[in-house]
Amino acid sequence: MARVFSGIQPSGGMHLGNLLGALRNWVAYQQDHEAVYCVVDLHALTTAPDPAELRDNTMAAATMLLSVGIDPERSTLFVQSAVAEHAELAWMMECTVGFGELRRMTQFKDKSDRSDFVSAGLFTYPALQAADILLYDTDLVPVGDDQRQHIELCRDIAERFNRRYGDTFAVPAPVIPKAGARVMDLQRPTDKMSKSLESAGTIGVLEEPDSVTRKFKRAVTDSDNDARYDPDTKPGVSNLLGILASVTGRTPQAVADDYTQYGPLKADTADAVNELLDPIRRRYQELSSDPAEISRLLQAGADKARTVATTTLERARTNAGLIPRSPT
Ligand code: ATP
Ligand code: LTN
Repeated sequence: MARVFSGIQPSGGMHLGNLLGALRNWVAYQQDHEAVYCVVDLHALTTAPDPAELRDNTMAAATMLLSVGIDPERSTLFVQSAVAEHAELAWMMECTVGFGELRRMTQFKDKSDRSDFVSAGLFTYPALQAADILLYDTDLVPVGDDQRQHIELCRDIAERFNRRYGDTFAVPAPVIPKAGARVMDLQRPTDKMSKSLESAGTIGVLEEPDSVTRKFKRAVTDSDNDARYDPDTKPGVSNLLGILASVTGRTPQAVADDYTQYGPLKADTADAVNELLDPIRRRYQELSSDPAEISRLLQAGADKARTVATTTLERARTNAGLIPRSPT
């Protein structure tokens, strides 16, 4: 069975972009793939979050993954820092990736432009991400469009390591949905919807239905009142068409044919999104009443992940010439 791996940062409340761009594919892949999913708390450390907040966000992210339909019986669900092999392989990845390659990463450029303090970890972030993926002999990585560049770099790292040291890692491919891969902020439709940017244009997965409806009503569009899908010249309207298309499983162009006015498009998009979010919100309420059970599931997931991760790390260590830790 092909193996799937993906990760999400515990950097705040999950939003519609996370759901449509990534999590819906995570759920779909667990049916007929060996799926490994991870809350990447070490990645969140790159921006020095408050410790209590990081703890809460890590539990909230795991609860959310279960709420959207990740089934711990089928998939391996765990927290990155619980499997120390991630941090260890990340060092080997840092020694395999080029400084120039890291410097070209657009996520680093965006995030470092927005911060006063830029940690070295923010710069080497894609090396840790490559370690996450390569530890599980991953074939497919379901992500939103913003991660395409990181997955391409991960492929280059795997290929370079394999050339240097002999066949060690599987070379993974990204899986990016046709619609919903890049959900934009409703107030600033040229920026992607994001967890770490406070904005009135973000739709939280747990947000109250009334608030969701209000935000869609106020979404920035343009003055043409011409419902055409053209992300370059009509980013606001195209974002709404893309969201409705993704939620209803159609193409944005087909959705556009149904509308002549923006008002009904906004109302229908809000209703469709609320319908999608409703069961997730209910499940989240239920699950958050038992955090001890979630901790137990995460520990069991980490134990399962570790058995694969130790084998791959050992292979990488041996091939690179590191001598065994203890006599075998
Ligand atoms: P941050 O703002 O802290 O960087 P984020 O909202 O970008 O967080 P991540 O944890 O980095 O979320 O990403 C989790 C997954 O969600 C990734 O696969 C990413 O590609 C996807 N994703 C994030 N934002 C969007 C978006 N606006 N549209 C579609 N997919 C997205
Ligand atoms: N960098 C990703 C999160 C992430 C990830 C991964 C995604 C960390 N490790 C491995 C896919 C596979 C992000 O910022 N969204």
